[in-house]
Amino acid sequence: MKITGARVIITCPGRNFVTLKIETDQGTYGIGDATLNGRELAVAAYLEHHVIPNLIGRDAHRIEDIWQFLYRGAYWRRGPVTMTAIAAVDTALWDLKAKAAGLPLYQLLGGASREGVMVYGHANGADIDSAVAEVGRYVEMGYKAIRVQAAIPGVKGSYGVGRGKDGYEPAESALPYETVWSTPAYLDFAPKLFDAVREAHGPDIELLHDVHHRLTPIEAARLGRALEPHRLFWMEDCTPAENQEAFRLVRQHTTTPLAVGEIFNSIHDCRTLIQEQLIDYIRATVVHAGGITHLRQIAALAALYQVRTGSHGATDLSPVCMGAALHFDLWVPNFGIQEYMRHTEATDAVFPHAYTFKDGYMHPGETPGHGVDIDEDLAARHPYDPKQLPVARLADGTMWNW
Ligand code: CS2
Ligand code: MG
Repeated sequence: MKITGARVIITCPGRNFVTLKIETDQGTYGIGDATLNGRELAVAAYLEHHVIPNLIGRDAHRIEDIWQFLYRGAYWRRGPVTMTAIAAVDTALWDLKAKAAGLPLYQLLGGASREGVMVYGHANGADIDSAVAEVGRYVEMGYKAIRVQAAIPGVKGSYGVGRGKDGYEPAESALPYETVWSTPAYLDFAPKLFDAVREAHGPDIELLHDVHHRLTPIEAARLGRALEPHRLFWMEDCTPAENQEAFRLVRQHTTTPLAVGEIFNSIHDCRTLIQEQLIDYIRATVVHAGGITHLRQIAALAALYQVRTGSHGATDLSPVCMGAALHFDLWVPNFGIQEYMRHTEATDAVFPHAYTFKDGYMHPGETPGHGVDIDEDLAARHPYDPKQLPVARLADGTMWNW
């Protein structure tokens, strides 16, 4: 099965997505998500100039060899742009191989390890009461696990709080808009938010929370301890993780489960975290951590240390990533949970897919491949619209972590 062509499709049905389409001499094609929120054109250029010319003529079945060629052959290894480009190729090749086999992708990975993939949705609110009400809406929709975020009083542009019915889309402006962060206000507020949610919805629903890299290790330890009575499913990105050892301090002080890794792009970003069991869930994804091929290696290492998967699934990861992720999630033995921020109807129309949601669980479907396609005519009607993620500063103007 020879690769005869490959191209990058950029579309913006309400937000930007980058998709790689690889075509073969069998008249078949596979697609992979190449979206890196706020850096879409960097990945598109990497693919067009440095990857696609190297794909033409290769055997599409040689997924591992192509992965090794693109990784080792880059010389400048790793990084979000390179690994997202490699991931797009990898996902498209797995899609092609599964289509050639006439099987849903999960069957090629080792078959189903569970009946369905437990997912969590995003409940957020402009204040505690609206966040509590939104949790109730997600419970009504059948979710068994719900992430809870709310605007922090006095904090402009609090993370995770959506505007309108389409949920939260942070990349809203061509240049980053500046938000203000206050750790004291947040540390005072977050426990009150979960007091109210547990009071209203009881002890059984699984609750998650995303700190979004905002705290120092000791502050994260303090928050983790304060939230222990609420038995969170996880506290995510509690402190920046470039320094993996920083999690030793957090781990010493709290039993609140820890999740990290949505911005990781290789196994080396999380090796210490996993080997020292400093975390409970690894959030790396198909689209940003080198595709199915590399994510399997991360999951295998994690399994040795009883760390489970909890892949990122925000709306800035396309339905192509979601489809591939669900096949991975259905198979992976040490599965934890899958994030599922529903895409808009406009996005779903551009990316028809086989995956389904029911009673808090998802299934990738039985379509050969990963079960997601792209409607190129519709995609062409939504031109790229330059957007970047916000930044955060402290009240005194110090740059902080958004
Ligand atoms: C968030 C993301 O879903 C999450 O856990 O951290 O929404 C993140 O803010 C975006 O993916 C950034 O593009
Ligand atoms: Mg997150």
